[in-house]
Amino acid sequence: MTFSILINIFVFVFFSKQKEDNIRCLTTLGHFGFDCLPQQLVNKSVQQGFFFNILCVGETGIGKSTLIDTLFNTNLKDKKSSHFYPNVRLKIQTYELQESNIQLNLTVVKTVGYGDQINKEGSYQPIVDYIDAQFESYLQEELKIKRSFVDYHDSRIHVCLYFISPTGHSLKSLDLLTMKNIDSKVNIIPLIAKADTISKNDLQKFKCKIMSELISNGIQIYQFPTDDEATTDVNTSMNGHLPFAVVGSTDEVKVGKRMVRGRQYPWGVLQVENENHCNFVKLRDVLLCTNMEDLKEQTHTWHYERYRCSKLQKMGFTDVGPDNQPVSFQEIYEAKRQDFLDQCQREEEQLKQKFMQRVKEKERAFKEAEKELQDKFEHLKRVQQEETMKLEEERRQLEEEIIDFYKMKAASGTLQTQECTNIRKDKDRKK
Ligand SMILES: Nc1nc2c(ncn2[C@@H]2O[C@H](COP(=O)(O)OP(=O)(O)OP(=O)(O)O)[C@@H](O)[C@H]2O)c(=O)[nH]1
Ligand SMILES: [Mg+2]
Repeated sequence: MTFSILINIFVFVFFSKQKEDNIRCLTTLGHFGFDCLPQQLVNKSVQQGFFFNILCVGETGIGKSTLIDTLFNTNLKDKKSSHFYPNVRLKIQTYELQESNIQLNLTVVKTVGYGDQINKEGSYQPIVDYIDAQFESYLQEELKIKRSFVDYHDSRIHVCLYFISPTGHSLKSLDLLTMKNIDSKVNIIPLIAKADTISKNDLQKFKCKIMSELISNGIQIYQFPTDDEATTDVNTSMNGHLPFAVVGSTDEVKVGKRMVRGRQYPWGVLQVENENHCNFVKLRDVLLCTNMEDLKEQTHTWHYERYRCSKLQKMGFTDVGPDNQPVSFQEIYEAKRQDFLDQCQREEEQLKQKFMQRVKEKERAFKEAEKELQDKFEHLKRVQQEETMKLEEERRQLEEEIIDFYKMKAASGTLQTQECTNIRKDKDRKK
């Protein structure tokens, strides 16, 4: 029994008693009690506005932009992408939408160039990186000393609309690979895109095939919660309709006397908002009317929590010590700090030893080089001395030869003079 009911009973008993005693009764002026608490939350949320972040993953031209336009009944003026990008990228757009007095800050992240490459192995990586980057930014904000969650733009992805090609056969390996890599990070709602291109019978078979492939590959998609009595029936039925077969169009087509949003074909009109034609209305209901808050909650309590936990564990934080006793953040921080200081000291020692060793090695190398130079110098000196001695010897020999030569010259001069004298004497005698 709530407090307000108790008060009402008390007021009723009090006034009945007064009436019996014929005393003047006072009636309450306004409503009181804490059953009006939710109204405060509503007013606050309306004032703040609502935030919703959608990730659209699907091949180029599969109908992502058209579906988002159809969902929000607006033209978000998104340009078509090229099929020739060398790798997958993400396009992030934010919009401020207004309906009555409710403001919705919508972020739409779409893949660009998805499925266009020959090698599609790494196509999921930019998507994973983007989701993680948003978690990381939220974690950094949480770890700040001065946190400002009031102004903080929470860009964590609340839902991933995965657009499946309406092949009618099975999921592509790219679909399985991507969903496998993101299913623990985001709420995936699989959609069969352009469902008007596939017959009703084939569509049912295709849905069953997709679900069985998802289960056999262990891919976890978003399950509409069935634990709340108010939404159990709706959500159980919604879970049975997954993957939703959707058709997008913002064109108005005339059906009878009414104008409806749909796609006109020579053989008839496909009405986007007709539940017999496709599951668009179901998707819109779960996204905007019944499950937006649950999607946000799941993002925070499951996906972000998983990221935060693994990140903190990687950084060495834990809730219990080796002896299974709870440890405080302070203790872990102190232990980490000590570890870090020890590590620094060890590294400093190692560096010092390395430096000394290098110095010794260099010294040894210099000494060896010096000795080599000295030996070379000595050798050259010896060679030079030998050369000098050799030259000295040659000079001495030459000088001797010159002396001998002059001696011989002088002797031959004397001989010549004697010869001339003798010849003259002979001539004189003959005369
Ligand atoms: N038959 C059919 N055609 C659709 C549907 N939704 C979109 N289209 C058409 O498909 C073409 C591409 O649609 P977009 O919404 O631009 O596709 P997209 O995935 O945003 O394309 P990119 O941003 O270029 O990757 C357009 O000509 C749309 O009219 C649908 O449900 N059924
Ligand atoms: Mg587009």
